[in-house]
Amino acid sequence: MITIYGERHRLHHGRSELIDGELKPCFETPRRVDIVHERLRQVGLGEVIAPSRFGIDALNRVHSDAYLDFLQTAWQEWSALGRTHDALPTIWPARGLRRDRAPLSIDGKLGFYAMDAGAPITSGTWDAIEESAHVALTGAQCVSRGERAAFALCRPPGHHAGRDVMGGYCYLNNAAIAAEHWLAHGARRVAILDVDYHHGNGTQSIFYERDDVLFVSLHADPSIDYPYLLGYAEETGRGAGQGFNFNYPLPWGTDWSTYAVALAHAGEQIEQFAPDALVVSLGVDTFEGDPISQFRLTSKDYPRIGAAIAQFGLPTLFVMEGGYAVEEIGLNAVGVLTGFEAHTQVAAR
Ligand code: SP5
Ligand code: ZN
Repeated sequence: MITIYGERHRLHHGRSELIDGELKPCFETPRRVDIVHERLRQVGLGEVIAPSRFGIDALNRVHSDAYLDFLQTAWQEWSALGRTHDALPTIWPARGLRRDRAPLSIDGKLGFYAMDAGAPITSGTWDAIEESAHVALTGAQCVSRGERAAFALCRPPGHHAGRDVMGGYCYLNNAAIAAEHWLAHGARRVAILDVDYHHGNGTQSIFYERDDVLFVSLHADPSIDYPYLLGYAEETGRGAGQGFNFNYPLPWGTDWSTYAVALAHAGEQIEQFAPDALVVSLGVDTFEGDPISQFRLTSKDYPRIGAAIAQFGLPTLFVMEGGYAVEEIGLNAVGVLTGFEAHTQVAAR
């Protein structure tokens, strides 16, 4: 399987996130992708290529002009005030406040375009997130050009980011950007399967009223875990999108026996939709050793996820999302990919 990887992710290294009432070092670090990169070389997964460049129009299919403009200028506006720490919001457009009018000051804008204090902006953030989106776009392009599958080693991740909102370590929704790229280049229907521990609220919201993109997600029950405010089973789409969104909220302690059942249901939804291609939002924070998550998948379960995905028989783009047990992130993420490949080869014979 071909992998797309770029070095500019390093330019984004947030110092702190607000967790358990304390500003703590960010769990989402450059080392995460270093470990994945090292592992895929170790197992000889296949060629690793650098991302190509794409125009702003490729990002604009998902994100608003105003939001992209904010992301590009936020650090400059923040640092112009003499601030040297990460830019973080301190207010949000909650109930009763206006969400139709962007403020002018950077502190107002940070809140207006954020869902939480989990997406710090630093001097290199724009360069890193732009490249991360290009990594996904290059992967999508490889698949359109005939690769059975590709792995976009994206960092920062993307599935919490909505059309004009950042949060949960995410700024640009790489999976959504890849799906829209396919639709703009001839695909009629695209499915997105999100296996990150957290609900992909951004991806869901972007495609919620659409019948050309199916969103299916397995994640921790939002009544007990992040992102708390979206991801229930009753959310099945709206308008034309009714019946094209499926959530599988799962309890803390979920292990393979529970997970496999939900994954099989998700697979049925995908097969019924009969998409031209599949994006997998690949988070491995479902791992038993993850420091911020509460599922109990083990390293031997990840190849099983890959094998299940291979059974759909679809052109597939894997997009890296979460996973914070850094020492095992390579074993687990690449485990999904090798499980996929092993099963693909068997099926092809
Ligand atoms: C892409 C991705 O996986 N983003 C996840 C963002 C999660 N941020 C909030 C984490 C809250 C963790 N609460 C548990 C604290 C354990 N001490
Ligand atoms: Zn996650």
